[in-house]
Amino acid sequence: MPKNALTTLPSTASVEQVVEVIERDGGVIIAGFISADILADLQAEIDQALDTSSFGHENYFVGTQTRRASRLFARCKHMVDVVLHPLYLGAARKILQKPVDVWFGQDRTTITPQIQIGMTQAIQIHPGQGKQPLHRDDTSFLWRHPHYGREARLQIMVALTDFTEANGATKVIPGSHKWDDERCPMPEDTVNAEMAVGSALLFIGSTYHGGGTNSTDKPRTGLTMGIDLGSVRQEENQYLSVPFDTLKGLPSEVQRLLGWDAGENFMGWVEKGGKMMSPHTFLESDNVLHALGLVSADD
Ligand SMILES: O=C(O)CCC(=O)C(=O)O
Ligand SMILES: [Fe+2]
Repeated sequence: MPKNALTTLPSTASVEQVVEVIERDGGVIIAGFISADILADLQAEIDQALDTSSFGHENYFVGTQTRRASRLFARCKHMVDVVLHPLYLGAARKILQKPVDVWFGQDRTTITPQIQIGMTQAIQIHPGQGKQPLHRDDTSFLWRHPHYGREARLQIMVALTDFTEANGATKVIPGSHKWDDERCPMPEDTVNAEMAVGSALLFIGSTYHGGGTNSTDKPRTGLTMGIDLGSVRQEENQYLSVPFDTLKGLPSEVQRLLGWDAGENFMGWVEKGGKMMSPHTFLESDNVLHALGLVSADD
């Protein structure tokens, strides 16, 4: 194993083991994350979504030899299996849902934040694509480091082809989640998240990483998603990305994770009749817009 390589755990590992490695190294690989019976279906769904995308418009970050497709909960039924995977969702809950104690007058109250899906994207790096700048995904939230020990995101990168150094496996700097904001990430600090198709890399928003160079003659395909703290804005607008009809057919937990929820820290409520309510309440009605009074019953 190369020096500072990422740890690989089997899919039989416990949530506690996964969290322990992520908190130590900033990331972990789970071998055989996607079960064999859904892998081919998931690959087909993602290929179909990618087929509607052209190459990126610039070569600094998104890549002119890279295709990206998002809105994945609208397009791929197996996204539900990825987000509800006990090791991903379980680790996200443990890492992100750290409670805080606050005062309401003289009452000491404990608040546990909710979590939500912040973005989804299939990323297909084609031959000839050079490497991406090393970055932290929590840059979107302007997160500063260290941040009182609180993380804002647990990202996943599912390998839908093998990930090798040669085909552009994600480059990661183990331990960089503990760096402050002055330290510059250098290529020589990185290791390659090499993994077999169906495996997944889990890493937190403060870990430096970036897509690698594809010097082979075949594309490298990955499926990424962020589960975020409920107190930051969703990077990809899930309300506009998932049609109501699709949303209403999803499991209740996934609807809540897509942002249709309001938590103990009051984020995301909608008022009806003077009451601040969870938006999830309205998803149970036949027509959400009618239930909210946004359109008249005749529309
Ligand atoms: O494609 C990859 O391996 C990483 C992509 C990435 O980190 C990003 O686009 O934010
Ligand atoms: Fe990234």
